[in-house]
Amino acid sequence: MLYLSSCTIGSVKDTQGNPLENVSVTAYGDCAGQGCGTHSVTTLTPAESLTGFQIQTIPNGYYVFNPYYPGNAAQNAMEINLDTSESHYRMQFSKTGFKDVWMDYTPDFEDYYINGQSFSATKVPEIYLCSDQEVDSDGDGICDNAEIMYGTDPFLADSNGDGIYDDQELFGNGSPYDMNLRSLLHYNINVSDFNTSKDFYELLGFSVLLQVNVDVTDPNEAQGLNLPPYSLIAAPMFLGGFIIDLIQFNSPYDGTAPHDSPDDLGLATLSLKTENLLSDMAVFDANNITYNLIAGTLSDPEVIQFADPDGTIIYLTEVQENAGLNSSGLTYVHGLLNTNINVSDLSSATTFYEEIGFNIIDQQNGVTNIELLDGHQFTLTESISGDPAYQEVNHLGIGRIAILTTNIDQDIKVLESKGIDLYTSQAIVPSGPLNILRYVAFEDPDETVIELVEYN
Ligand SMILES: [Ca+2]
Ligand SMILES: [Ca+2]
Ligand SMILES: [Ca+2]
Repeated sequence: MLYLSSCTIGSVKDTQGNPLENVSVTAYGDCAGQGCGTHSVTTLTPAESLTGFQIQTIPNGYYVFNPYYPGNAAQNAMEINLDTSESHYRMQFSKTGFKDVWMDYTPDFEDYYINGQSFSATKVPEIYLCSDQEVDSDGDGICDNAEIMYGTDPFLADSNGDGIYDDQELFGNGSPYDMNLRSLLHYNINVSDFNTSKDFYELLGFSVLLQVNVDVTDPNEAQGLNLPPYSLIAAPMFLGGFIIDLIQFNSPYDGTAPHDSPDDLGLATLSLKTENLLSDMAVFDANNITYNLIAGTLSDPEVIQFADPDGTIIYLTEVQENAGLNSSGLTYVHGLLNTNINVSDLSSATTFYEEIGFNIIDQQNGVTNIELLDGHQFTLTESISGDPAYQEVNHLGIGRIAILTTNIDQDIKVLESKGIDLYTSQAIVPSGPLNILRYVAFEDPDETVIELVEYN
């Protein structure tokens, strides 16, 4: 005879605090009891086929996985437990018209005494389901109204600033169907002469954190960037929360000049912002950096265009945010304005970027505005340019952009389930000092390279 002892109990409400009836609650744990067979459901996620056990909430919003049913009702008796190798199991809450909630749940059984009898139960935290229409202002996957109920900030994806996003704090890994992109990590800018370019970007206000020589001899590791074994010098350079990863490829070296038109497909331009464009132009004059006025007047400039030593096109736009001066005191540049990606077909590019986890803001006049959770905006611009994106990541210019994710293994499964080809089927751990991260790279429909990075 099975020894059953433990209830799993909880309730589900809408974001106004009203109980929700007939919510399907599925626990993907180990099940013991007569009810396991009839309540079993199979869910196919991008990563795996999950077997769970499903019940419905009753009119007061409660659900119980109850091993104590007497008599005939014993056919519904179920005790949900952890697989011995796991620290949690997944729970899924679904109701038509509402967004699913997936939660990693660690049971915590306590004893209760009712009518002289001892019961053991674990109480699942209250779940508030967002309707399909409810707004999620900070993009952390939890609608504003539910955040108010949970006590998190509806306008901050990481309310307490500890580096763990609100959805992760509340639900762990969350839905196995979702991508987990969070923020723009860096641009890789390839240059022909490391020191010359380092000086140039330092003049703009960037500062080098560390400089590394990288020698990748293992072809499997090199495949992470779709290259043969390679060697390079690299330095992450910081300015105003934005990072350029400056790279000089030693081998294989490709000296082809960067895009010469801002309309060329892919990452044709770098767009920075400054507090004081007039002052910056004086700095450029003093350092023999030529520029063209794009908007405004010479006495009241708004946007200028110039180039790095290899010809990578840079726009500088005056945006006064009282960001303070950078430490160099040379220019008033204070970070990245936005990221533009030129695409040949806006409709398929928009679909692609939505599939890989961007939020679509709007689409108008041949441009789609998209953004990441951190609010950094990208524009996808339809271009009729015949010049393609760079074919390899070692091409001079902006070779790729890297985006921070919080679950790269799941992202890989989701991307594969959508038929997107990755350079490698598993995340690469770089050899040497960068082994604190894992990455995977792939291309958009115009072969622009996107890299996803997760820190260990
Ligand atoms: Ca939110
Ligand atoms: Ca939030
Ligand atoms: Ca947090």
